[in-house]
Parts: sequence; C-alpha cells; structure tokens
Amino acid sequence: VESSIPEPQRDAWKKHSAQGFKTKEEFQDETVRHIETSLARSLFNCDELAAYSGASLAFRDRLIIEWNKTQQRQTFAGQKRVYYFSLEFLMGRALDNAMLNVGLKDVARDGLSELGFRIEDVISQEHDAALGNGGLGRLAACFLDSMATMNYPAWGYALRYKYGIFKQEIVDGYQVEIPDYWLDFNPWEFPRHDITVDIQFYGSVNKHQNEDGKTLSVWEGGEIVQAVAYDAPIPGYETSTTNNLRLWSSKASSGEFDFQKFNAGEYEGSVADQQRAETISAVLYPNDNLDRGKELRLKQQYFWCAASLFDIVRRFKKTKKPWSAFPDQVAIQLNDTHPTLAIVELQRILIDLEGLEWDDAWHIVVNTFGYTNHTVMPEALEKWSVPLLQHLLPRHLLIIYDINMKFLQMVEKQFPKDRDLLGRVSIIEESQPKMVRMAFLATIGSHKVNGVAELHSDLVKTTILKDFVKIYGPDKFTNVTNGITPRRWLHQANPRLSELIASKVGSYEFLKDLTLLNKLEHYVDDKDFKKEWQDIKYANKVRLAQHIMNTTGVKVNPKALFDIQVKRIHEYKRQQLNILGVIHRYLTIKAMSAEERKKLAPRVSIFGGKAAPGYWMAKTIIHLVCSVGEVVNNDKDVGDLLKVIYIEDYNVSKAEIITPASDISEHISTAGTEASGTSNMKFVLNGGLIIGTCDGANIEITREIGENNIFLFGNLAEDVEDLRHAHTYGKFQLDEDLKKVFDAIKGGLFGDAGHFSALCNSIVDHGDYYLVSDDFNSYVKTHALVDEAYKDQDEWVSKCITSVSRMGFFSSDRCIQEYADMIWNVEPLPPKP
Ligand code: BZD
Repeated sequence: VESSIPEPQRDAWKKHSAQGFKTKEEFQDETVRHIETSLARSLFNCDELAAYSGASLAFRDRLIIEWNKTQQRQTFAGQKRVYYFSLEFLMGRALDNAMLNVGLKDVARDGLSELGFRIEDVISQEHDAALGNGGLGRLAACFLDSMATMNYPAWGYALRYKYGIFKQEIVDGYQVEIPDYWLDFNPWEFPRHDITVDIQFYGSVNKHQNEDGKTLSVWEGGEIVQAVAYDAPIPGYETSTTNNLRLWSSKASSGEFDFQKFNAGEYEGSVADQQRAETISAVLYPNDNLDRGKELRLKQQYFWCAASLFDIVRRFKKTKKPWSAFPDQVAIQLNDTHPTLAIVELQRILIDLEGLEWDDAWHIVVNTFGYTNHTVMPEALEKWSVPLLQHLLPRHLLIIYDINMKFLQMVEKQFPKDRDLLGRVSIIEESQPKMVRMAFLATIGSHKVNGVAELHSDLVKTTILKDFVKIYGPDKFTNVTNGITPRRWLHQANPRLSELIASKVGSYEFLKDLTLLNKLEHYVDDKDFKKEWQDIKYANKVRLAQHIMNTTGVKVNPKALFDIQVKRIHEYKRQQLNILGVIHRYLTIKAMSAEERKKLAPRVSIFGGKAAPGYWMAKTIIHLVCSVGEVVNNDKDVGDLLKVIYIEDYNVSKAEIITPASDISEHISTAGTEASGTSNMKFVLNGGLIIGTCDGANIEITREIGENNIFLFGNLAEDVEDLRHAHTYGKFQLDEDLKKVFDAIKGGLFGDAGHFSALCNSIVDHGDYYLVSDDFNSYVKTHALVDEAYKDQDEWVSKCITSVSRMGFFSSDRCIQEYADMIWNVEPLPPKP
C-alpha cells in the first residue's frame, strides 16, 4: 500500500500511462526505438535478429500493459484463480503467437516489410523456449494458451532453467547432445528482482514450546537459497486477458554468508556457494517417463514448490480472508507427481507457521489440489528414498509420516480385516531403503485425480490406484482427455489450410470453437475445395522436403507418401517397430520385379525425436534408423520408391513445419503404454491420416472420426499381460517376416551388426516386452492397406476432410472447460467490453 501513488497525482500518472501500439506507424515507432535504444543498434547495423528483437520488445511492451490490467482486474474481482504447477512448459516460439493473439500480425507484416524485412524471416530468428521434454510439457503450454483465451484467471509456475532440453545433432548416425543455452537474449521474460523468496534446505527439526504451552516442531539450520521471479506474459487469442507464467531462478541468498567469507578472505568460497545455489535451476532433466531419483532433481522440486506456494499464500493473505476460504480462492493443479511436495509444504505452512490444527489444515490442502497422472508404467512412477528426504527436508518427511499414519488409520477403520491392503496403499514402501511413493501421496492429498485419455484413466483406476478407488469411491477419479490449441497447431502451423477452412465455414470462429469444423463435412465431395486442399498439402510437403534437403542433403520427392513418426524415442513408443517395418519394405522392394515396382506408391519414411542421453536402447534405435537411411537412400536401384530420413533436433518449431506435411503419421505404442499422445491430434487436425494401435487417445480419435478414416492394428491392452506371460513361459514365436529382417541386420546389411545386437536380442531373446513381434504381421499388413488407399487420391482426400471436420473435441479449450467445471470450480473473468 505504501508504494501506491497518492490520489492527487494519479491523474497525471494516468495521462502518461503507456498504451502500446495499435497502428502500423506506432508499431514501427516502437520497433525502431527498441532497436536503436534497447539494443543500441542503427539503420546501418540491423540484421534479421535485431529486427526480431526490436519487434519482440514492441510486442512485449504491449503484452505487459495488458498483463498489468489483467492482474489488477483479477485482484479486484477477488475470484478464484488457477495455478498450474508444471516442471515443464514447452512453449516454442512466442513472437508469432503474440502477433496472432493480439490480432496485429498484418500490421506487423506490413510494418516490417516497409522497414525492409520479411515477417517469416523475422519470426524464424527466434530460439524455441524448450523448457520441456515432450507431451507433458507441451500440454502445459497448450493449457496456458487455452486458459488465457477463455479468460480464466490462471498462472503457470515453473523453473527458469538456464539450459532447456539439449539440442540434438546427428553425427555419423549417432545422437550427440549440445547444451541449449536459450537465455542469451530472451525478450519475452520480465525479471522481477523485487520478488524473491528464501528457500530452506537440510537442517534439523526441534521441538519448542510456544507461549500457550503448545509444542511446536521447528525446522532450523541448514542453508538458504534465494528464488527470484521471472515473468512471461501469456496472451489469450482475441481477448485482452494476459495471464502469467512465473519462472523461478535460483541464486545464493544475499547478505549473510558471502560478506563474512569475503571479509575472512574466502572470496573463492563465496563464489562457489553462489554457483552451488545457481545449480538448482541450471538444467532441465532430459528424461521422460523414467524416474532416476537424483538429489538435485528433488531440490528442484522443493525449491519450485516452496517458492510458488509462498507467492500464492502471500497473495491470499492480502485478501484478509480466513484460512477456510483458501480453497475458494486457490486451485492448484499438479502436472504429474513432480510437484507433490507442494501438498506437504502447504500443510507445513498451515500447521507450523500459521498455527492451524492438523485436521483444519488438511481439509484446506485436499480441497486445494488436483492431481493429473500421465503414466502407469512402473519405471516412470516417482519414488524418493526416505534417507534422502530425511537429509534434505527433515520436517517434510515427518509430515509425510503423519499424513500416512492418519490415512492408514482411516483405511484400517474402513477395512479392519485387510492387513495386506495397508501395506499396499501405504505412502511408504517397505523396501531397502524405504521409499516414498509420490503418486500415492498426490492421490491422498488431492480432491480429484485425473488421467489424460479414457483408456488411460481406466487403467489408472484398475492398476496403480485400484485400492484407492475402493477406499475413496469412484468419484474422486476422473478423465480429462487431452487436447491441443488450434491457434498454434492449425492457424500458425498451417495458415493456408486455416484460411481455406475459414472461407468455407464462414469465419475464423472455429479457432475459438473447434466444433464448428463440422461444417466442413458438406464439402467432402466439392471438387474445387478438394483440389485446393490437395494443393495446400502438397505445398506443405514441398516446404518439408526443402527443410530435409537443407539439413540432410537428401532429396525427397514431395509426390511420395510422407510417413512420419516424430516424438521422444522410447521402446514403448516403438520406433523400432517402424524401422523394422521399413527394412521389411526395403527387402520386399529389392525382391520385386520392375512391373510390381511400378504399382508401388513411393514412400518417404521420416523419423525425428530425442533420446534421453542415458537411454542406450533409444540411442541404438536412432543409429539403426540412420544406418538404414544411409543404405536405402544411396541405393539407386530403389530410387524414389523408398527414402529414410532422420530429422535432427525435433522441437516445437520443427513440429510446426513437419505436422502439416504428413500423409500418414505413426502412433504405434504397445497397447496400454501411451497415456494419451497429443501429436496424433495435431496430425489429424492438419489433414493427415494416422496408423496407430488401440492406445491412448487414438481410441477416442477413432470414435470421433470413424473407423474407416484411421488405420488401426495390433493387440489390445487387455491382452498384453497374457502375451507377456506367454513369452516368459517359453511360448515365444518370432514372426517369420521379422526373422528375415533380423537376418538382414545380422548379415551386416546396415553396417556392423554388433551395434544392433542388444536391440535385436531384446525382441528375440529377452521376452519382447513391447510385443514388437506379436504386432509385426498386422503392422506390415496395415501398411499395405495404406499403400492401397493412397492410390485412390480422391477417396484419400475425402477421408482427410471428414477427419478434420470431426476433430472439434480435441481442442485444449474443451479440456480446460472440463478442468474448470469438474476439478477447479473456477469462473472466467472476461475483460469489460
Ligand atoms: O504426457 C506424456 C505421455 O507419455 C503422453 O502419452 C501424454 O499425451 C502426455 C500429456 O498428457 N508424458 C510425458 O511427456 N512425460 C514426461 O515428459 C516426463 C518428464 C519427466 C518425468 C516423467 C515424465
């Protein structure tokens, strides 16, 4: 309050309030001013990067002005806000999105052009904000876009990693990781050096008595690291609502120790402390769907949760409302178990610092949190060792024990005779060392638990959280099928298709209500429309072919069928099935007569995606793809009939080029392993068909678009367990065609067979856990159906149009609506007209 401008001076202030540009001239004024002053460049020294920076600063100013207004409006309205806690936000580029969302892209295009720049070149200067691994991080980014667009008062909270996901280079057919230092020049963030939080680690817990004679647990000693806030404005589409993504950066706590050490002549020691503190937010862990239990990762989690909660509690206290109102003001969504410590931290704040009784505090906690599960695979479920927690967060461990005790007492009362049950649902796993099961803690500490596609949510209820359904009843568990933002994944990535759609459905309204796409279905037989549709797909393929030429030197024919699988490399996602299928195709072509070859549709098999640096098998898969490409692409006898491409460094901005260019894309995980998948939705929305297993959201996509419009194959989730059992007990039979493929690899057709032996053996000798052999035959047959179908282009295009027209359900706007209604209980707050 003391920092407010006094009443009499406010008019003067308001008169000078920044407004942000609206016209082309104002945009040019701002851009040139930023280039000349913020960047200290000139007319004689302005390259595309400087133009990008100037334009971005002009847009950032505009966003910050709206951001300020939005935050004031939300504070005055005093209604509930959503806080999305995610260790990852895979935002990609911001400028194009900002231009589109504030409705000034045409202004910027004209303005830049007069200043001597092409808007596309300027946009492509931007370095992706790659603070995420894959689907989970990109989902968080789509949700931010939808929440702002739908005017929900919502913040994202994350870490400001100095290094995002590594950049991938392919050197001699192997993945090499390069650090991604993305902060060199980042015009989109706004440092808030005045917003800091001290975060405590280590130390011990001691009992003290307060004045009323009550015994309190006090967490003392240890070390303090400071969290500094950096804000990134999140503009909604066609609304002035501008939400906030707050990223915390770590540094050594100011004051105390460094000066002491400095005086004592320990300058180097104080610098070392500084560096140690900065390590916390230094790097994004590059593993997806694997839990490695590293201490620094736990430190990251607590640092981020504690800073974010402090911030939220500080904001809540300003309202002067009673603690019981906290869940009416605050909804926190946990994106996977990574932020589960927030549950414990809020309980600690309430009982240790604010003096609430345990039960009152716990009631508030549970009603505040919702937990989203993204996997049921055992190796991905987070567990932390008790000794590590004891060392790093001694008070939190005690609170976890108390949460567990009260929970188990409740279960014991409800199921008095079921001893095994207590062991099964205990937060503490009685292993050596003991482990804290984070998914259980998140479930117990939240009022709703959701999976991310129907099949996945069912699996959550019947496998990992089965006992909890029995304890809490089914209503605590729900499904919110994932979605994607049509702004980025249709309009930005595929502007021509978006324009064509708009011309038919009457306006761009479908970008805010994706179900309006259903009007397209009237045009499935419209010749001119179909021709334009095909032309756009072709142009998108030409653009990708150009990218492939520029980056790999391989020439691909844009008339060929583009078959794409881009996503993180993982055995469960089965890129190995794809490349083994490609080898089978190659062998088949080699054995064909010239006559037979004429009937075959030329193919380009395109792969892309990063492997976790320590995931040897995934790296072997990349190496196999590259080695096959090396042989096939240089085989003159095969020519255009088959090309195999590895696109380096797959990321969000590459996805925007790749997705619109697919004829068919592959979503072929072993049934029951891919929680949802979201690129499947992006590909279909861009007029590509998909080949997939009955897994994740593929099932709902099929239901929506119709089973004639998708190529499904493979075993069902319900049969996977039996098949694995059969493998283990000696009934494993290697598929005949697959055997020929392995023989070719073993014969050295793709270089030193030794490189691939572990990969082959995992299938042949070690139980084929991901059922590659079981699904191989139906996979190959389904590809033959794809070949056949592609020959009838007219029918193919009809399938694509029908599919797009039925994709309305998969907008992330629909997801956010469901979260808001079923889980958060929040209302939108639209700006005043
Ligand atoms: O989340 C993914 C799932 O594998 C997809 O099926 C699903 O569509 C998306 C969105 O719900 N999970 C991840 O991407 N997980 C991770 O990236 C991850 C990262 C760190 C630790 C554990 C998992």
